[in-house]
Amino acid sequence: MEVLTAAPARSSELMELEDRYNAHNYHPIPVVLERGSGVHVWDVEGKQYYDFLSAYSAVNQGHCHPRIIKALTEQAQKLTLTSRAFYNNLLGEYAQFITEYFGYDRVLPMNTGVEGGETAIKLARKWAYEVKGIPANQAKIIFVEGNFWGRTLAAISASTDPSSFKNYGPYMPGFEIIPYNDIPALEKALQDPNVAAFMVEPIQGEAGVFVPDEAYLPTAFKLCRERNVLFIADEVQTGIARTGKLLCCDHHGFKPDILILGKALSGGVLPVSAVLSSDEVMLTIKPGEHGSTFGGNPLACAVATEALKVVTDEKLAENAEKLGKIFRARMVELQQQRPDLIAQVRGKGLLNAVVINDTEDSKTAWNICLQLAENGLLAKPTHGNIIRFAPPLVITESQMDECCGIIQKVFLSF
Ligand code: IF1
Repeated sequence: MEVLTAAPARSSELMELEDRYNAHNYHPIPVVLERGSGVHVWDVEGKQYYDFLSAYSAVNQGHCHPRIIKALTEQAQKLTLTSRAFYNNLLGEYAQFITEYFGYDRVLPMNTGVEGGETAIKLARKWAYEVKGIPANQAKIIFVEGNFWGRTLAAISASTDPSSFKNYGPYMPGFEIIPYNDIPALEKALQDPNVAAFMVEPIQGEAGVFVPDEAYLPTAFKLCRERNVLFIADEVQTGIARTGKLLCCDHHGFKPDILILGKALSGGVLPVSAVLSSDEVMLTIKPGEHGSTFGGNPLACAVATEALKVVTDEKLAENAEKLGKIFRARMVELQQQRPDLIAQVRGKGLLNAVVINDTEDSKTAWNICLQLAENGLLAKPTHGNIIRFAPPLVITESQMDECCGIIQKVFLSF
């Protein structure tokens, strides 16, 4: 376990407890957080940080947004969960609200992002057999190298990252993996008449904020349409205004056949995910053929409705677009000052990454993040040498200016 230079007593005590009693399935930056509000979090010693990870884009609306917390606490006094064995008074109105908000016929409410991915794949397979007419158990789903959509056995069966799939076999059949950002590879894969769907993140988050060529997504969508293959967009991380539009696909002017949302759908307050699609796809699942204890619970409906209203009312997509441009410009300036440290700056809206000019197994990115934490800004490397910077979308221009100053100070003195 790693500690910041002489971690304070309380932080050390709590890190040691977690180290002793918790599974070691993460390697956190050694900071123990106790409170969050807006773009800030505070550790147990009361030190304030800017949060530039946003819980992996789950707190786009900022930590503990007052309106979302109010929706949570008010509903929590009334009714939290009925299960879908009975109706509840909020699901119908929520389903109408979210389908109109994103422009789809229907929603299937789930909890985590990976459950959204599983649901999308089940829908695609059901549609393949019952609408497209693919022979039983022959449906193929195409994924791209570097994809990440969660940690279930199906999700890791699609992964090309050994840290996700190693020693978890045997794997889910019917999954095919092609290179990302490669139209000829997709054209070739779509020759197979048994392809049900193509599932892709519009920007690959975990892989390291890989932004594909401008033409890639719309061309891929067109090819899927021509081959009667469903285009599934995993917008769990890129959605909810993160990339400067409500959905990342909105930059490219098409609507995915199946849309997966999660994370900031609830403003980071509790796990809420959703799969949106057409009647033709959605109604292939009949009563009793899919579900979840908490899916569509009234607490989630109340929270997600308010979380989406905040996105619109506070113009978070516009803010992400504007401040993302400022951030990348400042990082490119920094790259020119320290080309030895920074190999590339990339991203869209407020989903950005700085690629450190070092090998993936180097400690440079990690040590830079430790220095950033010492200077009051939290970020964490993904895949070794890539530092993802993704603040809450409520960040102001003056806060962004201050944060770029912190990042420049750390890089220039590194
Ligand atoms: C971890 C990563 C980010 C996601 C996309 C689906 C899911 C995720 C595009 C599943 C989840 C989380 C999972 C979390 C860390 C974080 C992460 F580094 F792992 F990959 F954000 F980049 N689609 N991503 O990014 O959603 O089931 O977790 O609610 O597992 O370490 P979930």
